[in-house]
Amino acid sequence: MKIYLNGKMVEKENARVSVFDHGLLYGDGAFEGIRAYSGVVFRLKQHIDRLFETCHTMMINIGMTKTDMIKAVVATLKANGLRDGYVRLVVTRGDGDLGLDPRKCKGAPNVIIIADKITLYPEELYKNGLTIVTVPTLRNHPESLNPQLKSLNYLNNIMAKIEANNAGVPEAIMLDGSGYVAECTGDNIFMFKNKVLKTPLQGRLRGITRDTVMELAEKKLKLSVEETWITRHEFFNAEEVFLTGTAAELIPVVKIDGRVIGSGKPGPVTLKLLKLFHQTVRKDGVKF
Ligand code: PXG
Repeated sequence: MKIYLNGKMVEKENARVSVFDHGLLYGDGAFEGIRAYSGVVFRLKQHIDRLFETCHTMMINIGMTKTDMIKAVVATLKANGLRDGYVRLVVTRGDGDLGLDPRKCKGAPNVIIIADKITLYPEELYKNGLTIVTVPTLRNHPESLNPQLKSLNYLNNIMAKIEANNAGVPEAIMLDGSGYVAECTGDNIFMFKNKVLKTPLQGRLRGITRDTVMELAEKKLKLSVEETWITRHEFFNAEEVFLTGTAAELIPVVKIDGRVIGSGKPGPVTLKLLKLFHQTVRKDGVKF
C-alpha cells in the first residue's frame, strides 16, 4: 500500500510522523473521508472545500492549493490501483513541542492521504433497517467546537460510539445542548413525514451525502426539504427515517429508542433516494 505523505508516495511501513505531531498530541488537525466509485471521486471538490474551510477556521495553512490537493487524492488512488475505494485525508498542525501552543509548530503541516477499500455495513441492514438509540453524550456546542469542523477532535463522537456499542446497536443519535436531535456519530439523520423531508438545521456536520440527498429529493422527487429543529418525538412518529454518510450512503432506520418507525420496514422514499444516489455517484465528481 502506498501512502501520500507530504508530497511523496511512500510504502505503508515508512509512512510515519513524529511523536511531536500536534495531531497526535492534541487532536490538532482536520480530516476528510471521501469515496471513489468506478474511477470517479464523488464530490471531491466539495470535500476539499470543506477541508480548507475547517483549516481556515483552525488557522492551519495547508501550504497547497485546492487543485494540488485534488491531484494528490487522485494520484494516491492511482498509485494503489483503486477505481473504487475510500480515501482518508488528514492534515495535522505539524510538529511542535509538548506545549499546546500552535505557534510552536514552525514547520509545514503534515498532509497524509490513505486510499483503501471500504468497510460497509452488512447488506442485510440495508434490507431490514437499523435499530438505533439516543446516547447521553451530546454533540459539541457550536461555540465550543463547531460540529461543522471536521477536526481530529472526535472524542465526543467516540464516547457516543462506545455508548452505542454498549447498547448493542451500530449507530447512535446525539442531541445538541438544547435537546434537539443533531446527528449520529458518523452520519447525518433525516425523517420523512406528510410529504416533507426534514433534517436538523444546527449542531451537525454539513455532510456531503446530506447535501446530495437534499438536492435529489427536491429536484428529482419534488419533495419539500426543510432544515429545522427536530425533537426525538418527531423522529419517533416519522413515516421514514434514514441516515446518510460517505461510508453508509443512505441506510434506513426502523427503530429508535424502542419505538418502531413507520411500518417497521425501510420506506419507499428512502429506497427511491438510495437508488437515485447510486445513479449520481458515478457521474458527480472528479474522473480519473
Ligand atoms: N456526521 C459526522 C459527525 C461525520 O463525521 C457525517 C456526518 C457524514 O458526512 P459526509 O460528508 O460523509 O456525508 C460524518 C462523516 C469513517 C468516518 O468511519 C466517517 C465519518 C466520520 C468519521 C469517520 O471513516 N463521516
